[in-house]
Amino acid sequence: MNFLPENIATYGTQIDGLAALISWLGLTSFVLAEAALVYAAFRYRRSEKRKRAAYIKGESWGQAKWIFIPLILVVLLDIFIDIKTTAVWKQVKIDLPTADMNVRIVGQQFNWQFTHPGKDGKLGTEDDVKTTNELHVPVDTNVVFELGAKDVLHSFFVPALRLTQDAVPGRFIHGWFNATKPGKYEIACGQICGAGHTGMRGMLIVHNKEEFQKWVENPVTGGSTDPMEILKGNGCTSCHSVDGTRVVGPSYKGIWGRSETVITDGAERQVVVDEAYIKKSIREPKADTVKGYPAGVMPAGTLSDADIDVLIKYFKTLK
Ligand code: HEC
Ligand SMILES: [Cu+2]
Repeated sequence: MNFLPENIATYGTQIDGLAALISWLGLTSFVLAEAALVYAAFRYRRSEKRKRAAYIKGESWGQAKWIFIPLILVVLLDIFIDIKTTAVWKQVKIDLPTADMNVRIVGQQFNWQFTHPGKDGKLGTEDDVKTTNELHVPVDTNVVFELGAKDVLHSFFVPALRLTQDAVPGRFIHGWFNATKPGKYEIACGQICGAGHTGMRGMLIVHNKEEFQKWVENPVTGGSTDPMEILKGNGCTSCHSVDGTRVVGPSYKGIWGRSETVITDGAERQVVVDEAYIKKSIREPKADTVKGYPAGVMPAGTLSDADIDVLIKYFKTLK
């Protein structure tokens, strides 16, 4: 089944096996049922000998068996599928392995927030490493995650891991995966969650073990000099365009040096967009709200100074 995306999960082959099993059973039943239908339509078509359709009440077994035998077959297939899937479900979703590493994942409109354990290997301590839209894990490691949502339903979807799990506000759901191959793999949101849903994408970065240790010692994220990569990688593009279109927030086009009205602590004031204002808008988005745009919608960013400098340089060119 090479039309599926690459599989890098230890449990991926079992899940693909179930998908194949169900597809083949469904396809076979479909072909048989359609063939029977076409045959009957042809065999019992209107002709010189048969000008009126027979009126059948389905009262005798000879007639009713055409309903009950297929019904029993479908139920038996269903039970067969249930037995096959329950074993995989138990292994993938119920029995969590001992964690070699714990991470916390929180979905919010419209990005993914990840908390990694940091150098001490423990979550919930001072040295935790927080990132936006970038999940870093070592290869061949049982990663147990706790998944939550800040605002509405989201769904953590990593096709290469054959992993989809809904994220529900008000609770943390535990799950796990073990990635078998270093590389970069796409993370998406699998639940329509608002205007910026399609931009709610992230990257799973699977390191080999030494490389991961280096990353933990010095957790750089992004580090890109490409402004669009920074904007996309941090989910900014789901709310801000660069061509003047209004999405959720104001467009970046013409932002540099623009004079605009913002609301600070309920009072309107004029500002001219400069470096300090942009930095503050990204780090403390709740401090000022641009007039005419919804307040409290923009999540606080975790962009580094270097990333913000790249962005400012780029904003200056968006006349
Ligand atoms: C969920 C939608 C959303 C996301 C994601 C988002 N923003 Fe915003 N942003 C807004 C809204 C709405 C405003 C206007 C209201 C306000 O000022 O809070 C805004 C305002 C801004 C402003 C001030 C614009 C002006 O004209 O004064 C800047 C700069 C900005 N965002 C940068 C960013 C960057 C950089 C990112 C990515 C790290 C980002 N935003 C992600 C919604 C978002
Ligand atoms: Cu979402």
